[in-house]
Amino acid sequence: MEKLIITAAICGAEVTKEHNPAVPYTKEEMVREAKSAFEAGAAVIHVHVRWDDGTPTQDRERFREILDAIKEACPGVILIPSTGGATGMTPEERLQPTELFPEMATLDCGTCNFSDDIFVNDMPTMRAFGKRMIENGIKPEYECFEIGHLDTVLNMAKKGEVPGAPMQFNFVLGVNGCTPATPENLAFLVNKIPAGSTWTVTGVGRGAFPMAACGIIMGGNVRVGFEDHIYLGRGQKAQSNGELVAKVVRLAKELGREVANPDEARVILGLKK
Ligand code: KMH
Ligand code: ZN
Repeated sequence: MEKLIITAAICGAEVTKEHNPAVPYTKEEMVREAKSAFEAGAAVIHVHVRWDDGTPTQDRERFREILDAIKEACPGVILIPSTGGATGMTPEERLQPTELFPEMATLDCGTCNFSDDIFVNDMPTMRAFGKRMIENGIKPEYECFEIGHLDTVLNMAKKGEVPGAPMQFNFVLGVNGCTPATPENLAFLVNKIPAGSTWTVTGVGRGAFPMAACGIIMGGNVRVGFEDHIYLGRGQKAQSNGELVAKVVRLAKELGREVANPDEARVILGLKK
């Protein structure tokens, strides 16, 4: 089995300091959280940004400032800025971080319920995002919240509407209103991806560490972080993203899987030979 790539989704767009006071908003807080995750063993940081008051934004210059600061604090780390942003944002707003030519960015693969909201990713939106990523040489991380999302993006890849092989998928399971975080659902998805692809699993809420364990033993990769869950254990709020990553590192060690550093992760993801 390849080494395990751990992604830390340190901030997200929905979770707030009311849920967990360690959720980062400011540049300094973002750097603190990225560094804690990186030092604990994360090779990848998935980045959303906020204004200092916690409001989610896709502002290009805010992304530039925060991506640069994280790069400086975490040498070599792979950054995956979000093009999902928050529900209700326009496609144009969401696309701004792609203007910075990151090596990777998320590409959300379909519309879905998202708790009480609707996360809109219709076909014209996805085609525009795919085109931008092809033009700007960005490798997408294909975010699939629903089983149909995978089928959609595989068809788009066949038509050349999004970047093709080797594709990297992130199966985000357990969002309220979407596919539940179960081993059966994960196995169904993993069995459908083309040979040579890579995949990550993200378990939202209480599914976080059970899904991490599945990812480790099934040969996939794992995402954890405040975007997806805020607890280290039952009733125990994590004090940093680093604590969540450290728990995955411990699980991997117990289960006999080595953890990849950013350079090794780049090779596994096909970013580098
Ligand atoms: N905040 C969610 C509505 C992504 O980063 O691409 C979407 C999301 C996906 O977080
Ligand atoms: Zn995200």
